[in-house]
Amino acid sequence: MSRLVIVSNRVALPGEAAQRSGGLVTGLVDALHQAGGLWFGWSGKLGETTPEPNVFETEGVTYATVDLTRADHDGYYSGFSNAALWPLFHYRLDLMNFTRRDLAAYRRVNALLADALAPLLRPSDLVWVHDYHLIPMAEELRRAGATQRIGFFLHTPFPSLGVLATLPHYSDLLKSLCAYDLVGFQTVEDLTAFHDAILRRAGGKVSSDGHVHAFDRDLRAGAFPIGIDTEAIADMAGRAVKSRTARRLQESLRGRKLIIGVDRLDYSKGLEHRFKAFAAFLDGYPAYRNHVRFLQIATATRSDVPEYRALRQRLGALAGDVAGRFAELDWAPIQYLNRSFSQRSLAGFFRLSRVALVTPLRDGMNLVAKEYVAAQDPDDPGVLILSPFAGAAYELDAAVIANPYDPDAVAEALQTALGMPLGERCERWRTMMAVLRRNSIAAWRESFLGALSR
Ligand code: ADQ
Repeated sequence: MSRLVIVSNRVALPGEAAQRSGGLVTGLVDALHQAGGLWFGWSGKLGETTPEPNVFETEGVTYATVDLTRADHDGYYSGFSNAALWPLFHYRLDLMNFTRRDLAAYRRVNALLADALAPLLRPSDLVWVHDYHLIPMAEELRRAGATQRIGFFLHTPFPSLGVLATLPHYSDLLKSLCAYDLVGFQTVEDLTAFHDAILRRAGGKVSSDGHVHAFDRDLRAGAFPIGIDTEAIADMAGRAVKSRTARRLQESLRGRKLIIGVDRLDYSKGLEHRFKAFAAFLDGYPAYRNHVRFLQIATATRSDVPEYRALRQRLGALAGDVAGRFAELDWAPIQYLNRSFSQRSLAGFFRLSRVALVTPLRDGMNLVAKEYVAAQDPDDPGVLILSPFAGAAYELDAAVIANPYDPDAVAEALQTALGMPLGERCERWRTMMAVLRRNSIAAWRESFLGALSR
């Protein structure tokens, strides 16, 4: 059996994995535990010089991490990854901030990480690289002599060619992707965009069984929609709803219906549009005033990218506007929190919520949508309002689908969801749960690794 090597920007160290949000982390750690494996990435620390990996083993899993210099980290992570690729992949050309200097840092850090990893690899390893920070990793590992099978999974959307082509040197990214043996995307739409770019801009070939030939390489590409640990979240929610934190929330509602949003504070998540849509709902359906509360949890991330700080300010002001306009002496329509909660607390909050608003402008998958559904009480499930621009909408078409760019559509969806009879809520929920049970995080991991090892 091959050893599994996972490569990601950040490594979830033992002890962190449990608190780190994300069945994703748990799903990957489980795989490493099963067969023994190695997790390689940035340590989260800024160091002085070129990195030597720090290698240690616990419970059969080897962790290897490197420090980065501040300049490398700024250019590679805050710069090219999060100020150029992230907005580009989420169709925000207005926010894309490209510099040649950041691109050089991105290439340099990928090369330096590959040089640190290559000596740790064994001939029969399966290497699985994650996300847009590390697209050139396979190319750099091959340069360093690696002959192993290397797979890549992109957690974000892959943009259509017209958008992709605005990135200077974008064809280098295509070439880098073709250095893998398997490239995985969240949805068929992402996969199709990749095929299109290969055909039209790389002079490559694509066959119906998933084979791609380009840049003198043969590889496979496919859609592997990521899942969650459905049963674990369902169990967790059932228990968490009885916890003190959840009871505090429930008591504070005094019988009002809870509408919940949980996101990283990121412009791709459509939070400004969502706040405005909630105001449109209170305007358009005044009978609901005083009978609902909108709880938005948005944890700040990437605060060293200026756009994220600006967004945080605008959102604070918008939440204040909504409250200022509609609040009454005994009713706060909106509750906006920038702190983060454990997966367990979130599961309890999801179960208490009659409606979830998951309305990103663009999202690779969106696991919150899936977690919300898994956390519901089977006898009295809540309703998911979902953007068609989240990868999750391909699987969860039994949600109430609403276009986040149309505040009235989202307001209508809220009215539909809040008034939905129990029978219809149960039917939609059962349809979605069947999908989530089938496409679990374990199924995702096994189908990707199965395809990579074939
Ligand atoms: P993210 O953009 O981080 O992930 P998402 O999938 O919604 O988006 O969330 C990932 C995890 O973080 C979930 O488990 C969620 O519960 C947790 N989380 C989100 N906001 C939180 C908050 N405020 N407090 C605590 N926990 C929070 C990227 C892509 C997604 C893709 C995932 C996985 O952008 O499209 O679904 O990777 O592939």
